[in-house]
Amino acid sequence: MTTPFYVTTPIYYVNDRPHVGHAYSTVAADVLARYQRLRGRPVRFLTGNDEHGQKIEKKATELGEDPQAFVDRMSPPFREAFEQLDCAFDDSIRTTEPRHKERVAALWERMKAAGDVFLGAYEGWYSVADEAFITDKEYEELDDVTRKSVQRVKEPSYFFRLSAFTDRLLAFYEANPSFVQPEGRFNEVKSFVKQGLRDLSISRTSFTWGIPIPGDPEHVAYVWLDALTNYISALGGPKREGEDAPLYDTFWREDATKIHIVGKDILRFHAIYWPAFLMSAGLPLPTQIWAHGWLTINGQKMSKRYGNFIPPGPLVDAFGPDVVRYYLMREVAFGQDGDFSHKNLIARYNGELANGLGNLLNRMIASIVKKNLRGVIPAPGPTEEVDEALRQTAERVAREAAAHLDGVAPYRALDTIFELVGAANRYVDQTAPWALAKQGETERLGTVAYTVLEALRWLSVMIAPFMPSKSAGLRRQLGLAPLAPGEDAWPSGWGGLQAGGTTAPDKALFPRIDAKEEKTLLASFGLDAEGRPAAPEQPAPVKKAKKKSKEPLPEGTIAFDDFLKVELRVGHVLTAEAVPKSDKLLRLEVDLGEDAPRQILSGIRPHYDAASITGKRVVVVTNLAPRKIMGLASQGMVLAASDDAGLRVVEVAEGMPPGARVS
Ligand code: ME8
Repeated sequence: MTTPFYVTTPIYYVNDRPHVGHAYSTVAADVLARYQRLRGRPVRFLTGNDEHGQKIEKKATELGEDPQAFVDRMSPPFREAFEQLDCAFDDSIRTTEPRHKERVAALWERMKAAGDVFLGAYEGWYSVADEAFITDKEYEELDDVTRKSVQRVKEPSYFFRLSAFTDRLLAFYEANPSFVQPEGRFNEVKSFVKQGLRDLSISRTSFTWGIPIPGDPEHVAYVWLDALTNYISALGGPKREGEDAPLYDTFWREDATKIHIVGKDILRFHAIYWPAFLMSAGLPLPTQIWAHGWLTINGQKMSKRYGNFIPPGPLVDAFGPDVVRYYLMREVAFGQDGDFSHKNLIARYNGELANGLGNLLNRMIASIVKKNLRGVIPAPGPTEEVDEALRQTAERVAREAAAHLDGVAPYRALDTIFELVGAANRYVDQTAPWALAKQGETERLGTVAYTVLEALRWLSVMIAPFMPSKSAGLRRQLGLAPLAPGEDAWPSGWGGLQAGGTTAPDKALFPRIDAKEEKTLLASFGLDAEGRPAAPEQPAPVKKAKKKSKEPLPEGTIAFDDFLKVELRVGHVLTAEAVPKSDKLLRLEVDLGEDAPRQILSGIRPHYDAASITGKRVVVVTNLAPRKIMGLASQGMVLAASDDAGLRVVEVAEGMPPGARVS
């Protein structure tokens, strides 16, 4: 299998900072790239940034910055975050680079020459948040936060004759049954296409932050046409007549494996528009679009849009890159959604890495081999059934893990790899090498120790795509050099570990995080011992005055103690909806930093619609006795200021966490 392997991540918008969701896609792509490099295949791994379009222009304008200066500032943190996570990408493209712009123009010209581009006018909805043209029906289905960024647009526009590709796409899907993974998502794509496709607007005229269209610079390319082209522009394609582009010729040729890793939110663009553009331009199509699920926080998508994202930097600082990579790949079945939790990360670390793999290494190298074999790898003697069984497990695990990684199922591969960790630990318990040492059964001890050390060598290779530094650390302790890409290093022949080599016991590879450290770590992320957002510090109880003042309070005032009885906290409005049969009431779900959001009914509907209150940080009276209003329980009151002209809720600055005390 020496055909080239090309893997890409989405190119991320630079309207905000990178978060763990972006890290998830990029780490997944990196795991695949590292695995294929280990298999000796020529590999190219591309990531990058999407820097044009209305969303970016809007954000730059809001900040009073020139768009180019803004993207120049926002793009490096993505590369830095991925480097910090040890993602070894070969290239990171920015759509504002000349090398990209010229290829977008080249693709446009090819599609135009094929007769698939025509001038018209677009009238309809445009979602700036998704940079997508949407139908009335789709508009109805949007959540309130997204709907806020939807505009009605009417502008001259070039169109791509997508409608003409319906049958060709369906035939292509039929001929390539694993073009989209997971299968369930592919079925959704097919049903969508079967309904018939509408021509697609591919240029915009109501703003300028984009790539000018060849021959009509009043128009800029629709940002998705611009962005999707990155997958080939970074390789130097589409080539112009007689041009030499070795990367493109290697990695975008028909028989190269070309995989786009994307989140399920952007599958339609990749599985429908992108192949249609390429078909029109007469270029090879990608092999597979892998649409993974979402990392969620308490069930809600982690996203810039919902303001609930976790940046990867502090996690890497606290746990190191390998542990974060491991957790991301292990926690979420690739393709499904999964909740991110610091508490689970620590639990998996302790259970699987410290107690599992770390313990296996420790008990063997730092204990048995060091104490009884002078740190030297023994030659194995005759084997018994139990030794053969572990060897067979290793062989099966290596085969299956490879198949999972070839099939883009990194979490399954990890599951399988850790079967070997479990089996090897059980083998140590069963064969009790410490007892063999005590009884002077040197030959048997040699076989047992060798069997475990060889299993560890196999593990050092298999974990390498996921935890490259830990793999190197593990190999160092086994007296082995780190893995070098270029030849197929995936373990297959048992017995590769040389007897007579010297092990190098070192500090624990995965030191256990004890309860005290766990608490400190969680606290550093603003969480309590259960991993929930920590309740904000309570103000110190007011000491009772020794002698109660008999003096009456001035007219119209209340005692300070009475004021303190009112508990005011910062609430983040997560959702809002109109209460049926009421002109006044909105039903809000408000995050107050507690286990679950509270339902609060608020009479603000004459002044706010659901979309405009959602996402705000408001002040809530949290200790009012619950009341029932129109049959619905209200668990608090949102403070607002009003005068004759209207009513505005009291808002708190963005960074203030839900639950923070207001006093
Ligand atoms: O869509 N869980 O950029 P984007 C898992 N520029 N993955 C997540 C995630 C989450 N909660 N949130 C984001 C764009 N992602 C376009 C792409 S490609 C030609 C253009 C990941 O910054 C996931 O891969 O909004 C998702 O598809 C991508 O980030 C969206 O990043």
